[in-house]
Amino acid sequence: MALNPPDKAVLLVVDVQNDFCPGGALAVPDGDAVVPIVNRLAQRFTDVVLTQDWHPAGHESFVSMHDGKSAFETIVMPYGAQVLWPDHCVQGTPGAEFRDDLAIPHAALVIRKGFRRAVDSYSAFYENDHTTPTGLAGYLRERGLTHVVIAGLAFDFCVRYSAEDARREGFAVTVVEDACRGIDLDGSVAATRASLARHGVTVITSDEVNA
Ligand code: VGL
Ligand code: ZN
Repeated sequence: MALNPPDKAVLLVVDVQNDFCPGGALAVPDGDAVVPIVNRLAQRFTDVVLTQDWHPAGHESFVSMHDGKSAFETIVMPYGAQVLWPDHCVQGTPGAEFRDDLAIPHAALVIRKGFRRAVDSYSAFYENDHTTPTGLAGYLRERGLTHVVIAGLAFDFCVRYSAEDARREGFAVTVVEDACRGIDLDGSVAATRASLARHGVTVITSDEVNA
């Protein structure tokens, strides 16, 4: 990983929660495989931020709120296209908890997202309306953190949109691909690789990290 000397890196661990792992409500295939990789990766970083998908019951992204629709269908919301998901990561439920085996006690901040009923939030930086910030960019700037290294779930949704927004906010961005797993809806993993490249996001494997 090319880290320019003045750069200060932060590891952003995206949504390593029970509902995104096998047995969970929105299980990402092989999602639990990222846990040991992320744990190892985190030991190389002084600065770590976690994100936690955190929806109220009855969130508008939940298929249960839309009669006659099926999970993984796309609908148009006031803020644009929205995939309808199985109900997942409901605030205060076991599915919304971090994996028990996620071991990053030195993580300094948890950014919760998707907590407004009418707007989803894939990105750790902005809600899906692309205008409501989470506060993460300001936190990183104030802390002097300039390079965002991203791992977690899901590669083709929350990791992708976090990485692209981080670039828009002017950060150097690296995605550690073996520390991610994807949902892969209609080729979304391949589309993500192409889009990350277009946005100037570097994609590496965890053995290339020497933060
Ligand atoms: C995610 C779909 C819905 C993710 C979160 O973490 O990638 N995907 N909510
Ligand atoms: Zn969600």
